[in-house]
Amino acid sequence: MENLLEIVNHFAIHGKVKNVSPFGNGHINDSYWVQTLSGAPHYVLQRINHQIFKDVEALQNNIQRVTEHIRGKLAAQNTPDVDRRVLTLVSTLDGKLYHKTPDGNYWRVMLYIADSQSVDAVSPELSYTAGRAFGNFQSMLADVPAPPLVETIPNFHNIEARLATFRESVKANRARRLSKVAYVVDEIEKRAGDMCQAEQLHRQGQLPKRINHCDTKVNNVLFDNDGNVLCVIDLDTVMPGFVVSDFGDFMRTGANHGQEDDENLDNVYFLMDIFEAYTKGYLETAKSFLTPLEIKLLPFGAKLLTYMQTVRFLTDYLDGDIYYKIKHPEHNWQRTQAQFKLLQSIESNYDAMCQYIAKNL
Ligand code: GN1
Ligand code: MG
Repeated sequence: MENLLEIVNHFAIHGKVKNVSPFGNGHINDSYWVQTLSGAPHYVLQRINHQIFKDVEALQNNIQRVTEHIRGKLAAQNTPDVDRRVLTLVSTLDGKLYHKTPDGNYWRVMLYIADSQSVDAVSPELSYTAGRAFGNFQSMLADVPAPPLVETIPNFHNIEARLATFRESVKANRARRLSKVAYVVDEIEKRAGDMCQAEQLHRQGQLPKRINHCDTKVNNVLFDNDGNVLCVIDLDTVMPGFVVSDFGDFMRTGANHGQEDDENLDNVYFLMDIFEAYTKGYLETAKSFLTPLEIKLLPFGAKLLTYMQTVRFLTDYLDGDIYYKIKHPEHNWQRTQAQFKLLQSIESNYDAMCQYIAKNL
């Protein structure tokens, strides 16, 4: 890999670089924190995983359109500190949104948002704020002018497509791991019909697609030191999708008492107070544009995204770990089991969630 400092120097950054160090814990791209000498802003350098994001040009254009649209809205509302409320892509010296190195890797640079933090566990208060923020995010993106955003990963949150891939992986059994995981394969198949509901409703014209974030993990939200949401990060997958899907991905991560890959399954269970607080905040900012069916299906979104992530981790385990970065050979299996445990806990809380929604409609 090329020298990181040399790569940064292709971009139109201010100040002199002091240090470049690994940053964050994403499963897909590689991120680095670029610290500059005093006075200048700091930056984030990322190597884009172009095995996964095959059209980097389209990816970067999507992000530029989305961030510029949000920036315009924030400026029109006289929002202070706009550079901390939306991501800013930094162009290369020749005006491009990414730099390709001779080894075939693609790189991008963004402004680092100072005095911000991401968290892996939220309190009900933070969850309420995050719910408001995601409702706002979706409503700000409701009027992005044509053409539609590119699907940076086709069929990304389409469970029918995910199940088709999963079934191929089960059949191929490339890593010879099927016998070990067979009981989870059965559990996935038992639920498959129910989980394809959203796609069916969409085909029947009952469930719309809106611009979604499609990776609303709790650690993709930046908070300031007082617990206010600054902005949503990781915009690689912003594309048309079901709003219940963004709702569900936050529930999957923010309302899990344990970790996404918790070794101890006793730690993993669904937190109703986080669900209630997030739903309250989300409906405050999103109710005006949601249909009654979208609101009713929010608890289904929590099930769907947790189910989908179980399917995706297990597919990767069966394929021999070719998609997600892993820390040890059993990592995708550990993730699968933790997601499945969470799914079961969401199922036990499902009626209570539906009742909460019905009460607060
Ligand atoms: C990946 O990039 P990161 O770590 O935020 C994945 C998400 C998964 C998530 C599971 C492009 O997100 O869809 O939900 O891991 N992103 C992609 O933690 O596949
Ligand atoms: Mg991501």
